[in-house]
Amino acid sequence: MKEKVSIITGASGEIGQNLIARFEKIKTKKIIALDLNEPNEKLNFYKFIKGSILDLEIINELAENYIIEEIFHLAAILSTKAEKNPELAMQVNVNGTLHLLNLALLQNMKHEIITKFFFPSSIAVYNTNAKNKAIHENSFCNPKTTYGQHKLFCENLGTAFDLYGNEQNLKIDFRCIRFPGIISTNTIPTGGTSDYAPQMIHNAFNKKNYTCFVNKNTCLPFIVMPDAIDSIIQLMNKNKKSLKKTVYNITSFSPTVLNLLDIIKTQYPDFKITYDIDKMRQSIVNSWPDNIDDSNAKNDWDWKPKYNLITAFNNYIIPQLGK
Ligand code: AKB
Repeated sequence: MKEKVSIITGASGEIGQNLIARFEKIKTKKIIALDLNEPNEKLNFYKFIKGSILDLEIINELAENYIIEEIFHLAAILSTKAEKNPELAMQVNVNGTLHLLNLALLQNMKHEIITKFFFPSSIAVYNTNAKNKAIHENSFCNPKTTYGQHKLFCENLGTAFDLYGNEQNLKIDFRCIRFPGIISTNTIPTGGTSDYAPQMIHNAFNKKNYTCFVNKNTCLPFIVMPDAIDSIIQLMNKNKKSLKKTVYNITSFSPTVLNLLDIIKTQYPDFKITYDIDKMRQSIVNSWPDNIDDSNAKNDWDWKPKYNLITAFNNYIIPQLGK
């Protein structure tokens, strides 16, 4: 008898580690975790596979040996790294996602189940000059970056295979969130462009000053990791009938670099920032919206972030940093 499992790709990444830690608390899933990098040693899973989503031997072995009820496909090359390594990004972000979508579709054929497929997308799918205006899911989807283009393409592919509105024989249950920048206290991002915010916070905690690669008025939407994890769990637990869309925006607060500096200084008054603007990274954030409209998520699956900028800082970031 084959085991029923949930697969998490990118398991050693920021969202992956935190999602697995949360699943450990609810102990309802047999998780097979996949990543190129060793897992966080504090985490437990049913099985860890050290390897790549591009390795078809691994994908075929999963298809052969398990009944895959859910896939959380988190592995990706983020925006700055993708811009510098477009071919690698194409491989991982597009071909890798295709492998996982095919694995999910195969479940439909082999076991007659509809696999739930979670895909994290990003504000990088937008390209807009409109500032101070909450951007709806259907506007400005003309991404400037390689990463944004890959995310949008995979969103559309997943939606085309979704059980609603799918004319094909094989189907999946595709659920996707467009995340803003994420601030986490137990992990530090690499390769992204929203990285400046968490990097400022971690530097301040480590009593280091920070050289910021975007200017002081730069503004992006952010959430903190516990809200990001809650959002994934809420969306995946929701009855499919109440979901009118496959792709949802979520957001929490939109600070400028100066707003972040002000709040950091309330705890770390000696923290100092200097600027060395990276033109490429500045132009990426300039193309992203500073505010997104998450009313569809609020209406369809009761999305509501627990934290705003002040409570995120006082009730999550400061108490949790360094733990
Ligand atoms: C990045 O900066 O690339 C990511 C994102 C906003 O998707 N954090």
